[in-house]
Amino acid sequence: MHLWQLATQTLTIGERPLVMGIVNVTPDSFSDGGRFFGGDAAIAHGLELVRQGADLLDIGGESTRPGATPVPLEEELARVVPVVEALARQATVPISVDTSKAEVARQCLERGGAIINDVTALTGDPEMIGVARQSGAGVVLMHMQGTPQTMQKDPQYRDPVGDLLRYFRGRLKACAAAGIDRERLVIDPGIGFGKTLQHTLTQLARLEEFQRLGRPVLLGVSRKGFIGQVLGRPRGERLIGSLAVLCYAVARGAVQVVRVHDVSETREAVTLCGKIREFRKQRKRGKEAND
Ligand code: 8Y7
Repeated sequence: MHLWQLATQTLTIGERPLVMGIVNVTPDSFSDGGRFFGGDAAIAHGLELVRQGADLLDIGGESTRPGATPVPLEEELARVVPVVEALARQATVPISVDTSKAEVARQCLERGGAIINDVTALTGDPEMIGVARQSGAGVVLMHMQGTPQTMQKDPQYRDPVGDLLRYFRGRLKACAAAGIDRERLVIDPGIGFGKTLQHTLTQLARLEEFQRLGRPVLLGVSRKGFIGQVLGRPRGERLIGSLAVLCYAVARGAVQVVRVHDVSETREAVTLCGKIREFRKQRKRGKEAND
């Protein structure tokens, strides 16, 4: 069992991972067919994902897709802050803000946001680590090699799991030094962020190794490129592939939070995987009692 401490509450995570629903407030998020841009549409979409069973919402205004152009601060603030504010008030679940800009995080947390999901693991903006400390918010530390503009150009690892473990140990240490409690942190291998297909498949095959860090692991595979590479499917046809990857990870006890577009389908799949794991645990306990 894992605990994840946020500013005003502590989440308990059992065998079923928490489902984090993705709310894009970007005009270029064509994975949603471009339907959910604009504040009101994003708010409605977030509420719908909660109705479908999302445990958390992740609100993002800057596309981190490979090759995407960065969004200026004022534009990102205008997109994200009103949506976070409205959902923090109306939705019943903690709101995460997907940003690497300290000012965006600060304003969102002030208006009810509970989690910073930073694809640069608090390294992209020198002010971010201070904002994180002061807010008491939960923090997702994601690994990325390079930047969204360059990351898919020939990424290299000595060991695609060992290198990430070393990176996370460094980030956990930096957070501790900055006064951010370990209980607030979640780690994330950053699937597709500076990784070839081979790197990704290795990281998924060995995902349980990240449990060694003693913190919950978040996994984002929803509709991603590697699924398309393996199955030959376009973005709109990757739901079954996405669920298969998540079930593989949940069955191994290797994931505690899943970041997805398709909340109701994901929730069903991971609930069943989690149920089976509960029975596996019970059976193990029974065996020990009989020994
Ligand atoms: C991830 C993410 C994206 C992920 C975390 C996409 C913002 C690309 N992917 N954040 N963000 N983990 N923590 O396809 O895997 O959703 S954007």
